[in-house]
Amino acid sequence: AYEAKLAAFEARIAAGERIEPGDWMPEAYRKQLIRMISQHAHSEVVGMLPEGEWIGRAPSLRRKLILIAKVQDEAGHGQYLYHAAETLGATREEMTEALLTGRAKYSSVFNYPTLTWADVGMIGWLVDGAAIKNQTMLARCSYGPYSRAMVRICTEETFHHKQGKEMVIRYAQGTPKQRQMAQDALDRWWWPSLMMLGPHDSDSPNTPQLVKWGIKTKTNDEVRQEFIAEHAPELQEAGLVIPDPELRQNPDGTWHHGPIDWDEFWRVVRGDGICNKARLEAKNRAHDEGRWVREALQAYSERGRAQAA
Ligand code: FAQ
Repeated sequence: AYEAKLAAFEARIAAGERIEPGDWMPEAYRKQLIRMISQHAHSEVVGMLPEGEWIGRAPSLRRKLILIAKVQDEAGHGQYLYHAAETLGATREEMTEALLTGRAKYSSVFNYPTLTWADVGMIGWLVDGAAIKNQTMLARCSYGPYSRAMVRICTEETFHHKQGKEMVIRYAQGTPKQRQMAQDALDRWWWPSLMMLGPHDSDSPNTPQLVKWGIKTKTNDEVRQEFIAEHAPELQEAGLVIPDPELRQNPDGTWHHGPIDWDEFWRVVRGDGICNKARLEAKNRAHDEGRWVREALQAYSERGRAQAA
């Protein structure tokens, strides 16, 4: 009976149908989705921290308004994604607990520091740029709630990407000091942005199953190629130098890049990056300081229920 259900499930995926919350699904499909969606949600909420640090130091009111809107969007993305994971049976409490205790993964890229204001622009251009490539692929994912969340998130991130690109191009064409800040930000964010898209396909244990079930519709290296193909020429056109002497376009149009420092990547993933500790401390502090709000909401809803009864 299991084989028949599995065959019917796989036939639906092959036919391009979406799997919805009440539908039958193999346990491994549910587990993979909870793993990916919860990591993704955590990445959005931890991703608020590096840029959030600059809200109080934005150089103009216009830039400050844009940044507040962007960071607020990331909080919203975290909410959609936690809800999408809840449709699979994960609870908010379990997911939050896993994040706060350091058991859960979130994107490596948010463990790097934002040293200057130019980093805010570079994150928009590169990190949102990489996230959009990955999420456009996920918008075609076989699980309905995840795929629909991706459509909305990509629309909002396209604005994030544009504001970052506009800012960096302006600085790259600005005063020598601004140019130097933009270049320095590129030097520090280029490699973490490439790493963010995950290990090479040969070292990616989850990819075969995810691709088979239409959760991922492209591999890590395919998405990385798309990211480089769009961003490398644009960064060069802006007069910036990509910190990879080996980077060049092959005669077939694909891009060759130098070796990625996977030792650094795994160190960061395992919790030993520059900001891992600070990120978890900030999330734990926010959780503790927000306790009274959760308690007040709980008391309010209990009172409402009691009155209704
Ligand atoms: N960081 O077998 P694979 C954003 C782990 S959202 C940490 O290749 P998979 C918005 C991976 O979990 C950014 N860990 O894994 C924003 C696995 O470990 P596990 C987040 C990583 O799932 C912008 C192990 O390595 N986006 O940026 C990373 O097939 C600006 C082996 O890897 C998503 O989460 C990493 N970078 O492919 C916010 C999208 N890469 O779990 C603020 C959803 C890999 O088996 C400002 N996720 N690992 O113990 C995905 O698309 C996939 O999960 C990948 C990894 C592509 C990230």
